[in-house]
Amino acid sequence: AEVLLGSSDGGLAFVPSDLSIASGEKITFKNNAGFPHNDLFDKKEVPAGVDVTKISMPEEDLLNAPGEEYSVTLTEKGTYKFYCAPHAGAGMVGKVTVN
Ligand SMILES: [Cu+2]
Repeated sequence: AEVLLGSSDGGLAFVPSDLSIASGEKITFKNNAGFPHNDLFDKKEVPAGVDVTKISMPEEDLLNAPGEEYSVTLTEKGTYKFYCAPHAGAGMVGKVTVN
């Protein structure tokens, strides 16, 4: 699955912001517009036992260049919420369901 960081019309959003994947499927977050962005999972909004530091980007890192990307593979079934630290206040948040 691929999630774009920033909408093509310049919106501060993940596109799509709500997606479903299969367990073990890779998600690639790819810089599109309005960067820098990053992708952090919310430690209170992931399945029990999941360590968000192992699935999030390093907190101090940002994707600065066009097309720059970050990939993660999720295996534990359930719902995960994620956000872009620079833009969470502007509503740049998303959700992925692993089936
Ligand atoms: Cu952002």
